[in-house]
Amino acid sequence: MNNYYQQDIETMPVEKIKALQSERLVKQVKHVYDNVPYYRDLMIKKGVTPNDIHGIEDLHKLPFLSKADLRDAYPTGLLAKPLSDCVRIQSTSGTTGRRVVAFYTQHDIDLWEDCCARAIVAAGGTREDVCQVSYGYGLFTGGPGLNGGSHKVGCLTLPMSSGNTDRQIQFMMDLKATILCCTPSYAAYIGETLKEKGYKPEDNTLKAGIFGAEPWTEEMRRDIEKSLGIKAYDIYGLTETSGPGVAFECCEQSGMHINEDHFIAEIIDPDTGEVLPEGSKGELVFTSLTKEAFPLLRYRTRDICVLSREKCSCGRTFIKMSKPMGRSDDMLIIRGVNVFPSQIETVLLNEGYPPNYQILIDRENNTDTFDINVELSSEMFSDTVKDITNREKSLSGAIKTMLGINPKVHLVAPKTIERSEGKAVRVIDKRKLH
Ligand code: DLL
Repeated sequence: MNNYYQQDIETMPVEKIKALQSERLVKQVKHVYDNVPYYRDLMIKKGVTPNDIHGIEDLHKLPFLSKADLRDAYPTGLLAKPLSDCVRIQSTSGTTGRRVVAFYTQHDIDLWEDCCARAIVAAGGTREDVCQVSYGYGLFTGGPGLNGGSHKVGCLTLPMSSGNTDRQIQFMMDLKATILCCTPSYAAYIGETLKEKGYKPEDNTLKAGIFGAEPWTEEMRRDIEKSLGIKAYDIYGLTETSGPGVAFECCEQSGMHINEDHFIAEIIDPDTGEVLPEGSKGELVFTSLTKEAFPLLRYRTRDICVLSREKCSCGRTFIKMSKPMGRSDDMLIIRGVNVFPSQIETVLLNEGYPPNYQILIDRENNTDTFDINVELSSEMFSDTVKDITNREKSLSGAIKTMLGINPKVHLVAPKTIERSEGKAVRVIDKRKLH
């Protein structure tokens, strides 16, 4: 299945993509230098001017931007167009500090929706499809982005937003939804609720899901595919670079193609800022080439991943990024050991547990405590107390084998860990180390 939304661009020879990126970069740097005093000052401090940027080979000369810069420049300090040219903002949930606010011209929205349309078509979407968009609408980019992409493809769009799962299921069944867009944790929850209501995977008309906005493992993909009877595709993006659709999976389901006509991706060493060669694991940095209102150059995402330009059987030539393997700023260090929550999720799913868990970290007498509440499935819940104690021991052992440190596992009754309609809260770290 080789479906493209914009075939000429998506399958452009690599040399041509690079030439296009160079041409757009030169223009974009000038646009930013002329219109964003905040970034111009950073360039001046680094001793670089637009005259030094002749193409992508000069990208490394430009200064980085980080979330701290966005906060300093809040709310309009990175705008490159007058507010009167902007038609929309979107924003992050902003749990700490000030929120990130991104601005869009109509042209920015148009290109963003094209990126989301590419993702939907790559997942098999056509104008015959019914696309249920169950990402949050409003300030969050998920709902508006996929909604716009779905319109562009010509799907019948169900703008459900997240939440009210009974109503989601009713619309899904009554209107025969074929594509579901939401966070992977919400997809898993919808699958679980369908099962509870007595539906089998073949009872729904879904064929594909487009899931992203939070980390999820291959094991979780298999689980969701099984429970909903679909093919599950990953989609990546962040508010700062417009939202979902920066990168998307194709039929190979082995990494996400980055929309390179709109973004240049780099991998850097998060400690030194040094650009690393293709294939290295490091922090992903994006330069947006076509955005008018909020054009971030060399934005540090904090997402850790690997890029690969290996030939893809789908025919797309855009470079691929791996699933983010964690963040350079959310990696947990427990008793001196680096821990990614996704590693724990992998063990849970391998051991047959549902992916509903919460990691609790605290510090007592200068020693880290490491507890994991794990929900039992209803089949397991009938076990006796002795069985449960044995299960807890065995699961702790499996996690120790993965991480090298022993957690205290607490198996809890089905449905006792709070469900999320957006991003799941997986970690409660009470140590306040930062
Ligand atoms: O989550 C945009 C989005 C919406 C992407 C819908 C995909 C689908 P933010 O709220 O700004 O934007 O969060 C961005 O979420 O830096 C990653 O750490 C994480 N993230 C996004 N997509 C994925 C993914 C949206 N597919 C931050 N896998 C990013 C893992 C992801 N992490």
